[in-house]
Amino acid sequence: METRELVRRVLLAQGGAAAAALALHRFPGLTHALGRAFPARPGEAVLPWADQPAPNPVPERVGGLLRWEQRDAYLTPTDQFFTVVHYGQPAVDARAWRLEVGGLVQRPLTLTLEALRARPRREVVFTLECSGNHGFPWSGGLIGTARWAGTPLAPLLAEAGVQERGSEVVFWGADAGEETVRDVPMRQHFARSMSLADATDADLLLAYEMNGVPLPPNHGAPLRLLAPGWYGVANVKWLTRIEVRDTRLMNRFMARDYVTIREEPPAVEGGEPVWTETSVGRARLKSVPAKVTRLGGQHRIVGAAWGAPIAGVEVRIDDGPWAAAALDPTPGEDAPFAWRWWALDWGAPAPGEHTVTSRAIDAAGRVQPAPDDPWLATKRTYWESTGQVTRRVLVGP
Ligand SMILES: Nc1nc2c(c(=O)[nH]1)N[C@H]1C(S)=C(S)[C@@H](COP(=O)(O)O)O[C@H]1N2
Ligand SMILES: [Mo]
Repeated sequence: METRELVRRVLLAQGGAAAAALALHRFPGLTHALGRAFPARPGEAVLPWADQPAPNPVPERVGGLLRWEQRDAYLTPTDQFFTVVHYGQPAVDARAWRLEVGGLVQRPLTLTLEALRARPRREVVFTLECSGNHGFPWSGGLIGTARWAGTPLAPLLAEAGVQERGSEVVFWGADAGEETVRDVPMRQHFARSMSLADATDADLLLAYEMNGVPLPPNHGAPLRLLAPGWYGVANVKWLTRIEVRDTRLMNRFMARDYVTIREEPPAVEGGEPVWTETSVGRARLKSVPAKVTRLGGQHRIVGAAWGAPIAGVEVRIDDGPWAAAALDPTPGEDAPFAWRWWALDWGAPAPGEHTVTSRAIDAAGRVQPAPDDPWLATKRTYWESTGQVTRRVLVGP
C-alpha cells in the first residue's frame, strides 16, 4: 500500500485527530499547539513489551525515563521529561544570576535574564536525547521532545566581537563537583565546548522557556544552551558563562567521558587495529518501536524516529521483510530537529511471541545501522548506541 494512502487511513481511523493533523499540515509554523501523533484510540489496549527495561541503577543522576508504551501527546510533558545531572542540581538565585560572555572577545558582556528576554525570541521543537540512551539495558528512555524558547546565540557572540584568535566557545554550568585526576582532587564546573563555527550556527538558542513555561530548575533554570541537532550533553544547563578560547576544552565532559572509542580493523592486512576517539557531538539517526496496540482484534505498531530529518521508517516483524511505516505529519516540514511518529498496521498476527524491529531512513538516504554493522560493532564505549532496536511482544489469541 502506498504510504500516502496508509497515512490517510491512519488519520481516518483517528477520527477527530485527522482534522487536527491535516490542519497542522496546512499551518506548519511552530506557533500552533502541537497535536497528538498517533494518539491512543478509544478502546484500544497496549500490549506490554515482553522485554521491560532493567531498573535505573543511578537514580541520583538520571530520572524520569520515558515510558514508551505510555507516550501519547506529541510533546513530552515537562514533569515527565527525563533529567541527567552529573553534579546534582545547583541552587541558582535567579535575581542575582548573570550571564557573562568573555574570554577572547573585544567587548565582554554581562547580561541579566531580563536583558536576554528582551532580545529577539525564537522557538524550536527539539528532541533531546542523551547520548547514553540505549547504551544499557535500563537506559532506553533518556529522550524527550519539548518546544523550547530563547534568544539566538550567534548575534550575542557577534556583539561581543570574537577576537581573531578565538576558535573555541566554552559553555559553563553553575553546577560543580570533585574530579580526581592522578590522585589530585579538583573542584570543577560542568562545561562543554564547541568550535566557533558550530557555536555561531543560527539554530543555537540561549533557552529560558520549555513547553511555554519558564525553564524548570531541573532542566537548567534560568538559562541553558539549546543546541538543536546535538546530543543532550551539549545542551549545558544552569549556564553562567560563555567563554571564547583558542584551545580545545579538555575537561571530563569533552575528553574523558562522552568520548566514543572505536577499534577499527587494520587499514592493511596484518596491520594493527586503528583506534579512534571522538567527543560525542551531533545527534545521529535513530528510531524505536514504542508500542503495539490492539483494537477490535487489529494490531498496530507505533514508534518514533529522530536524530536527522526523517524520510521514512521501515519495520520488520520476526525475520520477515522490511515494510514501510506511515509517518505522522506532526510537527510539519519545518521542524527538522523533532521526532517523527510512525505507525504500521499489523492486522491479526498469529498468537505467540514476536519481535518488532524498526529502522529509520534520513533525507540523505542513510539507514539506521543494524547492531552488527561495523560502525557499531567496532565501538567499545556505550555512548551513541544508535543501532536498530528490537522489542519482543506477546500477542494473545
Ligand atoms: N550544567 C549541566 N548541564 C547538563 C548536564 C549536567 O549534568 N550539568 N547534563 C547533560 C546531559 S548528559 C544531558 S543528556 C542533558 C539532559 O538535559 P535534561 O536534564 O534537561 O533532560 O543535559 C546536559 N546538560
Ligand atoms: Mo547525556
